[in-house]
Amino acid sequence: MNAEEIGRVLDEIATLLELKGENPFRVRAYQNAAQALRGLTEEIGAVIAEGRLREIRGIGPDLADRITKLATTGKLDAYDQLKAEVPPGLLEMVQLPGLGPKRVKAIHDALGVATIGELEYACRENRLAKLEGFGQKSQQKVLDAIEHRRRYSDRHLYHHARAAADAVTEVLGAQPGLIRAEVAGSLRRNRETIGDIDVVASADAEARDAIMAAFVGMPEVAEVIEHGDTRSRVGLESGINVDLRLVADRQYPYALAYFTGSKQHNIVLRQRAIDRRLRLNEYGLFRVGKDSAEAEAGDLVECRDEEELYRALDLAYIPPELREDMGEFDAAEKGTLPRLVEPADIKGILHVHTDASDGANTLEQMAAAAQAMGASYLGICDHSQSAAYAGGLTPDRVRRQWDQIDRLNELLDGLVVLKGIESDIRGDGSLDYDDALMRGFDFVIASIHSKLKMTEDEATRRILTALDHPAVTILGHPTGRLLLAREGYPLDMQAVIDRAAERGVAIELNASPHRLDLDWTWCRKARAKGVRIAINPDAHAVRELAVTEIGVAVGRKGWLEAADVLNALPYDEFRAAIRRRG
Ligand code: DGT
Ligand code: CA
Ligand code: CA
Ligand code: ZN
Repeated sequence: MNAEEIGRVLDEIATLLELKGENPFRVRAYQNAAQALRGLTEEIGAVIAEGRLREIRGIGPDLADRITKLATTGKLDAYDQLKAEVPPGLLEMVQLPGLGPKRVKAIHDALGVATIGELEYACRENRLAKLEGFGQKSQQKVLDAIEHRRRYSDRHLYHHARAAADAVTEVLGAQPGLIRAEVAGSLRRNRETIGDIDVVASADAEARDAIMAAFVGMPEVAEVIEHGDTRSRVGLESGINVDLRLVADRQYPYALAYFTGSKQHNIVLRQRAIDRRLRLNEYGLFRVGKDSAEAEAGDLVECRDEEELYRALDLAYIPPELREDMGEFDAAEKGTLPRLVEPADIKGILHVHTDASDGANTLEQMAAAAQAMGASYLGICDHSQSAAYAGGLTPDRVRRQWDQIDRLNELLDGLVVLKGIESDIRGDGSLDYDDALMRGFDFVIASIHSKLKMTEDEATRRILTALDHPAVTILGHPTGRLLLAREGYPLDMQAVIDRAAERGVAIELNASPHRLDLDWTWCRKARAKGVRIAINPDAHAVRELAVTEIGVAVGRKGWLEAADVLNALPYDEFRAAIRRRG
């Protein structure tokens, strides 16, 4: 290592020590040594060889020893050990403007936050603002910094991509000569994370240049990566790339189907075409002549839309969400495709926090918002007492909230507010209040929020124990994952589903775009076992109630019908479904 590289290691050691809360003099010693090395005008190797390291101001015997090790071997045990002791996410957090090691340590100690993704989530739950020495302003600053950083990442959360795509289709829709335009790709398939946005559009031939020019000239465009007649690609300010394909209108259904994907789905479609002596690509579906493998323009099987295209291949229309080659062809042949749940099917909103715990709005505000959305029931689920970092409710405060809810219900017309709780599942799988209090809730969501480092066995046992508790109605965000930020704890999900089925417990599809947990691939398996899914916004503010729609989008991807969704039940049936078990 040269002096500069060694300096960087010493600086990092200083940061790691500070994150551990070590003696500030030791921290300062490393920083000073790093500084001195950076000012060195000769080769570090020569200085060491001639034994002059300790002549440098601020470098004592200990540091001289360490610098020598780094210079000669490039390694230092003490450094490796420190790195092993401090979660790597903390070092990333230190990089955020406005957050030095001291503040990161304070956040880590108080909130248990160990990655940038968790930090963002804590901010969204308004937890940083409530921390001593922080407040609303610095929370916003941290959020802005995380947002800025995200621009350089290569996958994007669904809601960011959706918002960006809506802006693009709005611009396109306003262009003269445009005929049809739609989002394709993974976003149309409602994947929970998106690589890039794909848009397919059709237009009159003479309008295409102007449309392409408008696309690359959108105010959100930071960079034009490609500008062609039929295909352009831009990078948006938000860091998301967008592909636009512009075709003649007769090609539109084929192009839309092709660019919707998935690749695996397309491969099966193409094979079905071949089996019918047809050829399918992004330009059309062609009859293949006896002697010519090459299709001619005149041989097009005309399809005006995707429905006709699927019919031409002897299939019922497959909704884009299901196009993953995960059984949709079989169902489309047999006519057993699900009637997918829709936003309008949702009757109740469960899992809503108020300012009693870590929400930003009052009970009354959340109720008014739910009513405005047309909900017929609203489940209030603040945090339970173990979640002290989130203002979890003591038993006394629970009872006070119940009174408040009773009074509110007397005033409300058309909306019933239910007494729920998001009870922590403690380390041993027990719930967070005694059984007497537990009995008083209308329904209970049980979630894990702490001690996330578990083996699959431990996590599974902890959750199975919780599911056995007769008060539990819904298992909350079952894996604890934060998309693009934190893996969920490993879990035997089939065992969890089986137990939930046995106990009549529903599983949450947490609709927060950061979670979307239960994963869609498991929704179908839960449904197959008769386990109901609760599509819950986990809203910490009025504006977050809207994420329910994202949950519905992903639930559709998981083959859910309205009957599979707990909160799509009308109020009376919902009441019956959540009756306490014993
Ligand atoms: P992403 O962007 O990584 O979230 O995922 P997609 O599915 O949007 O993938 P993307 O943007 O690379 O391509 C959009 C669609 O275009 C893809 O879903 C299927 C189609 N496509 C792209 N390349 C190929 C290919 O090599 N073969 C086939 N069969 N289809 C392709
Ligand atoms: Ca894409
Ligand atoms: Ca693409
Ligand atoms: Zn939770």
